[in-house]
Amino acid sequence: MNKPAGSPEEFDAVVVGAGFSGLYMLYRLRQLGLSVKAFDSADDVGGTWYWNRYPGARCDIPTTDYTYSFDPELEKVWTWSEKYATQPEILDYLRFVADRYGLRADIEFSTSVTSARWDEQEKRWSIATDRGTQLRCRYYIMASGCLSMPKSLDIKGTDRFAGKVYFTSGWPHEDVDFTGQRVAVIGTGSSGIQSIPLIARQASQLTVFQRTPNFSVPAHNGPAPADRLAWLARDREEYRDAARWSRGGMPVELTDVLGVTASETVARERFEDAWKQGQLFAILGVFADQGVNPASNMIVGDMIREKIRSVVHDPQTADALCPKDHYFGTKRPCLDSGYFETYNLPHVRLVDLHKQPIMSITEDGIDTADESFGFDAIVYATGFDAMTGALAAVNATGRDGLALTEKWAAGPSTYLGLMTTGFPNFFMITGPGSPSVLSNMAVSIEQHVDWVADCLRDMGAEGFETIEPTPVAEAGWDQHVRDCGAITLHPTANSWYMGANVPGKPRVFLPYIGGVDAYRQACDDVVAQDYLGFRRTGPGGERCHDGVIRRMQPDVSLVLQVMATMGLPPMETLSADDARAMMALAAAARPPSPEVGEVTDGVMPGPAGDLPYRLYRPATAGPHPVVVYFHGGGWVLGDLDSDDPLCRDLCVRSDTVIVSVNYRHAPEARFPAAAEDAYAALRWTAAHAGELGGIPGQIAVAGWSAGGNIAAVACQLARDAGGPPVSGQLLLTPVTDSDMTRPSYDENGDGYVLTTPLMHWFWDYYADPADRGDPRAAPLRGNLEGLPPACIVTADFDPLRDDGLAYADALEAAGTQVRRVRARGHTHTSVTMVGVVISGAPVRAEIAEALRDFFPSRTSLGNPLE
Ligand code: NA7
Repeated sequence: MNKPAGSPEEFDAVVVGAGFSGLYMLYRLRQLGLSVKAFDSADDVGGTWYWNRYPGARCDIPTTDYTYSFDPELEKVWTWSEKYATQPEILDYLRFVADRYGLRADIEFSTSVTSARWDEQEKRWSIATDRGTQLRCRYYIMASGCLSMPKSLDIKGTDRFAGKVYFTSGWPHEDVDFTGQRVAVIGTGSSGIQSIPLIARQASQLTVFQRTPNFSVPAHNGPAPADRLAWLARDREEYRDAARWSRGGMPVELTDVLGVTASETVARERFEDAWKQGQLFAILGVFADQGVNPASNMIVGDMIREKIRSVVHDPQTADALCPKDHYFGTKRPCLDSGYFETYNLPHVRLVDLHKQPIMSITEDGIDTADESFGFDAIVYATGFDAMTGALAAVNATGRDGLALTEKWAAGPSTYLGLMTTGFPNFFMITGPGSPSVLSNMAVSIEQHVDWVADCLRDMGAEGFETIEPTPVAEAGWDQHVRDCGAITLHPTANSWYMGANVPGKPRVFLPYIGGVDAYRQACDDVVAQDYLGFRRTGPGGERCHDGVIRRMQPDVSLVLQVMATMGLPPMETLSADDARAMMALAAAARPPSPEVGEVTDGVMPGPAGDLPYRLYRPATAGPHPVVVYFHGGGWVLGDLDSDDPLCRDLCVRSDTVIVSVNYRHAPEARFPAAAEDAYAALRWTAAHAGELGGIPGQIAVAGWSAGGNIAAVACQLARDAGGPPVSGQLLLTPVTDSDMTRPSYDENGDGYVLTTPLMHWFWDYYADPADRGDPRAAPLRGNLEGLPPACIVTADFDPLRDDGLAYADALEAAGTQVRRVRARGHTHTSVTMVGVVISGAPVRAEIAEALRDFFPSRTSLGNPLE
């Protein structure tokens, strides 16, 4: 490339890092015919595997999978020697790859990129290195790794120690011999757990300083698993494709066995089988719900603790080694070879820093609160500033002088973990907001690199020079990443996934936990929708199709996927009885519902015979306010069982007595039977509140869907008839009108359980067309003056969304106080799926708060179920 003398060298792309991701990025960019310069601070390729050469360092994903797949020929000429390769073997592999594809020619080693600045005028990045090199490039790509920036030492006196100091993250190249030495290891993450057994073989004394005990599982290392090798030999492409579309980047069979419902025998068998496999994804997948359900997680955690106690002879040491402060999997679990056994050796001692914290490193050892220890060598295995450390280390400045560190002061914000607004043409490989560290990195790296390379190819073909995500797309992705994390147990742990290991680092769940498969689909969908959420510019102008790629709650979308695979007939094609039978079958498969103080069934008189009801009483001391509840089901379906989990949940959360009433259904009893029953039930309950354990005069109504419809009608009838007084109306995704032309029917009328055809089916059963404008069928058309305060819940993916919103608007216009609760990312049914759709819980908490607020004399309980 020609350049005027003295001006910075120009490249199409600069890549930072020459590890797994940098090497493949370089390879792909070259294939596109772009000029590329890569930098690495090491004097050779390898990245993580260059630096982490401590004894025992190995990958924790089987080598059948922890390997490049982009070139079938490469897989023919390289054979891994064992199930989990050692660091030297992985480093050899990466050297082999670099040589095979002639990549070294474009890499400047022993050079760190120190700053990167976007020049908006020139549409170029200016890059500077610690060797004084200045260059310019169109595309700046950080392939700098997720665990490459060691955490700064946060222990007092570390510079005082006169003996040898080692860091697992920057181990010497020459052999280290601990023979005859008194050695301290600080840290019991993966690096500590892998190195401790080997250091113990040499040291005369080994003292391990443990702050947090970690879960670890025996790796059972040996030859690569035969079943995987056989599958690869049979159909390599099929295997690799299965990995690309798997949850974690490695084909594993997913279970639908739930820990909370599995028998002890099944639980034990599944656990022992996973234990034998010695694979992280196996032990993380004993139960489908162990990552989200504390009770299920505890089953696995307890069994691992049992294993630890069975290996470690000294009960006190065993107890100290048992993790108790975090759920299994919420901190990265380790794979080990003889870790716990090491503590049975007479010269190995565990120091529990929770009991005796380190006060200071001294000239000749370590002082804890209780003891002074003398050492010849200290090994720090204290971890990394994970996921963002290396990105922040390069002082990147985007448009208008915005520094990346400033933009990310409260935590990283990205679109797809690939790019960030304000930093055009800046790409991250396995950045925060992508599956990265939760997945098989090899697969995730290839996916990211391929996406970036294809994107640059497309830009070239279409004449674009810059690309940048829009604020809307980025905010949407950040929200989705948070939503995915929020339904898991991960945010409860002080892990490096949460940034909790680095003092002062913002606490946010950094990776995307929705799965490699879901993530790949999102990236592909973005491209298929003309790079949705990206703004691309070039000499010919700009193009931007703005939007959010994933708006639905992740567990809601999982439920929809599962339902789609069940091949259920559309309900509107069934008779009412068959539809009821299908509902009952679904109800029988639900997980256990929350416990309440007391549940009693009874009957109350209705206009045309007795109405069954079920009363839920909180465990707290009464009397309580009373809520008369009407179930959903389009006036046709539903009964006391169908909404039982929701009633229990509302009872516990709101500390009210819930009286769930089974009103008459269509087609047997058509309009206005249900509405009349609702009003009668309200009157009877109000008159008998005291006998039911309620507070007389403190009565609200509530209902979901068609139940919300008759709850709203009951309030209007009560007002017209002069009573009873109603403290509030909770309308959960209610039907408020028979007009089905509102936009939400168009947007959500197909594919989200409640469909437009199903609404037609319900209306046809319930009311003659001539009656559908009657306010007792369409309360929106009634007189809305003088009604009780309302809480109206609307869901984003609900055909009835605009029914609810219209009712909220109309009530407010009539002077009624309305609390609106938006069930973001939910469908018509998902908020009510207690114990199944976890993301519904915060919405129900808000609803319960609204219920409590109907009765101002009650004190707040917080969230008793959280
Ligand atoms: P980790 O997993 O972050 O482990 C670091 C360990 O060091 C962990 O046990 C820490 O305890 C401990 N630590 C950190 N700072 C201190 C201080 N100041 N005092 C005492 N102990 C401390 O890093 P690794 O290198 O082991 O593994 C990183 C990843 O590499 C691993 O997950 C695999 O994916 C591969 P804490 O838990 O913070 O209490």
